[in-house]
Amino acid sequence: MRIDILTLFPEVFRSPFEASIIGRAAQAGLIELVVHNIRDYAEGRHKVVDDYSFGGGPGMVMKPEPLFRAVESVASQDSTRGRVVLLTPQGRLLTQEVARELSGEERLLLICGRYEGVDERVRQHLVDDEVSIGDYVLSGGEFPALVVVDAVVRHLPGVLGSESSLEEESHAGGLLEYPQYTRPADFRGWRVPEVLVSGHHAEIARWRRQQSLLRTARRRPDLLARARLTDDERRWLEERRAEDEEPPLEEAVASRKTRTASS
Ligand code: 9D3
Repeated sequence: MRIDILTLFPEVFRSPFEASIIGRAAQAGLIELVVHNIRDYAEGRHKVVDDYSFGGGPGMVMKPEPLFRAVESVASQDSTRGRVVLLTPQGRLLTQEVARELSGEERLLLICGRYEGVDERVRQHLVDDEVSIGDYVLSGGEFPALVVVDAVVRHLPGVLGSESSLEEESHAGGLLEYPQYTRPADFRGWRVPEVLVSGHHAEIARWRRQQSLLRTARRRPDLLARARLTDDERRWLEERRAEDEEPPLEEAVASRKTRTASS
């Protein structure tokens, strides 16, 4: 897979692409990552990439010409253009499903917006897809592009190595993870749950599944609605939740603030 990125801040991508799983995939030749500075495609001595908004209003808008020239230049380097994706707060929300879908493309061209937005004709006549990474305000599409690349590249064969964590992720069936522990079995008097050190594999699997169910119900009921649960599991969860002592996560977080060095 080849991924091209158009940005006004190419330097943002250097260290994330050198370190991390993405960097390793690039080193191994599994993916090709090419970052382009949109300003290189701007015309004139001043290389202007933004302008005032027609009709007035605050903030600047990215001009169409540099973006069209950049996409057309990148596309001309290959026979297949690949999907052109605009990172924008107005895009479809990035989910595991969307990441998997994008991982099926031979090429991706990610456009990072800056300023108040891009000229609407870019959306209408240049862009194939629009993606947002969530409902919070960032200063541009660069970090979202990094998130997209990371989420997509993990799906490519050979990237994750033999642990094959992706497979396990999907096996969990859309639930949150169970609590995990490592050595020591007793850390400052806080002991690892007995079942985990018992060596009783069936019991361990059952405990983990129950913990995943409970944690998802408590923290992400929205996920539970779409998760793959048996009728028995739904019934068990309903009973167990009726007597649940655990406070909602928001409350737990609020009370953690009163923690001191000694407690
Ligand atoms: C306060 C500015 N907003 C006025 C309603 C609009 C706005 C324009 C540009 C908000 C953010 C941005 C820059 N962000 C992105 O380009 C972006 C983004 C994001 O901010 N959040 C989540 N996903 C994405 S993808 C691209």
